[in-house]
Formats: sequence, structure tokens, C-alpha cells
Amino acid sequence: MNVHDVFREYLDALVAGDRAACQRIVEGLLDAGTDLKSIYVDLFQGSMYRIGELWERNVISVAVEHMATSITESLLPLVYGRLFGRPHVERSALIACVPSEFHQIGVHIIADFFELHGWHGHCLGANTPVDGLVAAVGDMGPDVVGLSASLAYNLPVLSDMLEAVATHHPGTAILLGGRALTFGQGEFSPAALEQRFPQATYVASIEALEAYIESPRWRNGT
Ligand code: B12
Repeated sequence: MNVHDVFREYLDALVAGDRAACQRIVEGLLDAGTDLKSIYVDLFQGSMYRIGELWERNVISVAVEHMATSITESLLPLVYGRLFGRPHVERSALIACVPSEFHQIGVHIIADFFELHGWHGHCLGANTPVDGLVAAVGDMGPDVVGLSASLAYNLPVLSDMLEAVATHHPGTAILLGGRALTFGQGEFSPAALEQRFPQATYVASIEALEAYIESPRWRNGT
């Protein structure tokens, strides 16, 4: 059994608000040993992107979109049993949404991907204040900080948060991700942000994130 086989059934259950059916499907995939990456990307992310399209086209209401989001958030912990038992290295990542950004499923998934690759992945969730993040980086000393923005109009806020973290923690690597970056132009384009803040790297896909985590810089401890 793979995600493709159950996707339609899962999406229908999500739209119907049938939590029990959604949970059964996820548990079935886990029992079948389905690749966790596929559960995160093809099932959780794929179904939420579909929900976004249905919402945009007025096929489903905003209430149904909220319900689907809430169900998805409640299902993420089902994966934890297979996530936290893995061997870990002493590396950590701290992932947060920028201020005014409430799209937080992505940052939870990114923190989980660090766990999947043997790092400690900490997630601060939605709407993280700049000062709070700067302080948390000082307290927790992560190897990598990840900033997320989904809304195009939050790109200036992302840039401000990036500047604050880069100024206070010049030695910390920073990753930039989220849907907003695909719209970034001029001073807010990924290339312009990377040029202005050399410690920042834009990560455009899960594959790019995996390559980053497995890169010699982190593998060899240099
Ligand atoms: C669920 C949802 C909401 C929920 C979010 C609740 C929650 N707890 O997260 C709520 C109801 C709050 C919401 C509100 C709004 N939303 Co909304 N929402 C969505 C929806 C349907 C799904 C988002 C999601 O969970 N995606 C699944 C995750 C897994 O994907 P992801 O976020 O892209 O993350 C992945 C990658 O981007 C990447 N990534 C993300 N962050 C990072 C960070 C790092 C460091 C790295 C490396 C990678 C990375 O990795 C992740 C995993 O692969 C999207 C549709 C869509 N296409 O995404 C609209 C969408 C994002 N929302 C949209 C809009 C317009 C809004 C509102 C403005 C609506 C309104 N009028 O009020 C508000 C704004 C609220 C705010 N200030 O944030 C638009 C954005 C359009 C734009 N041009 O910016 C979208 C695209 C819907 C649409 N088609 O119009 N929304």
C-alpha cells in the first residue's frame, strides 16, 4: 500500500471531517512500512495543497478548510513513534514562522525532517516574535535556524527577522523556506536575500533540504 492508493479516500475523509477514517488511513500506511517522507509530502502536504485549491475555487467553505487543517495537525504525531527512536547526532535546528504568519504545518514538517535525518528538530510554530526568536537562538544554540513565510505580503517581515538573527548570531546558519519565497522579487527574491545575508540559504524543496542536511559541512562537522 502506498500513498497514491489511498489519497482520494483520505482527501474525501478530510473534507467530510471524518477524523477516525483519516487516522485509520495514516495508521494503515505506517503499519505497511510506507516511507515517512511520502506520508509527509504526498499525503499531508499534498492533501493540504488540494484543500487550498478547493477553498480558492469555493468548492469548500473556510470552515471545512479549518477543519481539514485541524485534522491534519492532529495526525502529525502519529508518525512520532517512528521518528524519535532513531539514532541522533548532536546537531539541532530551530524552525519558526515569521511574525503574522499562521501557516504552521510546514514548519512542523520541516522540524520533523531534521529528526528523520538524526538531528534534534525544534519548532516554535506560528507567528514567532523577532525578539523571542533571537533570544531562543542565544539560549538553545542551534546549528541551523529555519524561517518560514507562506504569505507573499510577509516577505518584508521575513527580511527583518533574517536581519535580526543574522546581526545577533552571525555564526549561525539560516535556512529560508515556504511558499512566499516563490513570489519573492527584487530585494525580497531568494537570491537577493542570500547575497545580503551570506549565512542564509534558500531551500526550495524537501529534496534540497535533505541534500543540505547530508552535505559535507554537517556530515564532517566542518
Ligand atoms: C491551512 C491554510 C491556512 C490556515 C493555516 C493554519 C495552520 N495551523 O497552519 C489558516 C486558516 C490560518 C490560513 C489563513 C490564511 N490564509 Co491560508 N492556507 C492554508 C492552506 C490551505 C494550506 C497550508 C498548508 O498547511 N500547507 C501544507 C504545508 C505542508 O505546506 P507548506 O506550508 O508549503 O510547507 C512546505 C514547504 O513550503 C516548505 N517550507 C515551509 N516553511 C519552510 C521553512 C523552511 C526553513 C524550509 C527549509 C522549508 C519550508 O516545506 C514544507 C513541507 O514540505 C494554503 C494552501 C497552500 N497551497 O498551501 C492556504 C494559503 C497559504 N493561504 C492563503 C491565504 C490568502 C490566507 C489568508 C490571508 C486568508 C484570509 N483572507 O484570512 C490567511 C492569512 C493568515 C496568516 N496571517 O497567516 C493563500 C496565500 C496566497 C498568497 N499569495 O500569499 C493560500 C495559498 C491559499 C490560496 N490558494 O489562496 N490558511
